[in-house]
Amino acid sequence: MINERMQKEINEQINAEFWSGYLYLSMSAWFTQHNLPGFANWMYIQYQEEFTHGMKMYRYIHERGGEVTLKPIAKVDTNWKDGVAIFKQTLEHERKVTSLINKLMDTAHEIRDYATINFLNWYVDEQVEEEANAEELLGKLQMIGKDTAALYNLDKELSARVFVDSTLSAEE
Ligand code: OFO
Repeated sequence: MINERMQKEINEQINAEFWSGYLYLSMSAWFTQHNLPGFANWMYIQYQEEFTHGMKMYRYIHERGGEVTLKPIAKVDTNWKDGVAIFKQTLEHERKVTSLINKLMDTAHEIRDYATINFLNWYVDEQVEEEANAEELLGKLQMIGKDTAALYNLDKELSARVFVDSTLSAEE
């Protein structure tokens, strides 16, 4: 049976993961509306990924005999100055999520919930990747500046990204 405090905090994180997905879906819409379908695709896949991050926690709470409590999803931004502003926010947001995962890990250590420590390790690794991806794309967009040909090529490159649910293989 999962500890009550741990359960409450993981439920809050489910909400944060779904909120992240909602934010990225909003960013995907912005890119579609600004004729950058590759970036829209990339953000749409981020949205799908965030949903799987939340669902992995949802399944875990049930596996430990606990209760999932879904909370309302707060509103997200819908407009940005440009792609650089979007990726600055993405990077900042992922850093915040990393700190939320670290806080969950602190609680798990404090109450000596070894199963949850093990479970959260997947998120610790995932956050390294999430921050690196956002940082890389922010750097590329800053380098591109006003070079529309380079932007077109990067957009084309990002249209090739496909969604893979990495939470499922990790649970086998
Ligand atoms: Fe769930 O990794 Fe981004 O927020």
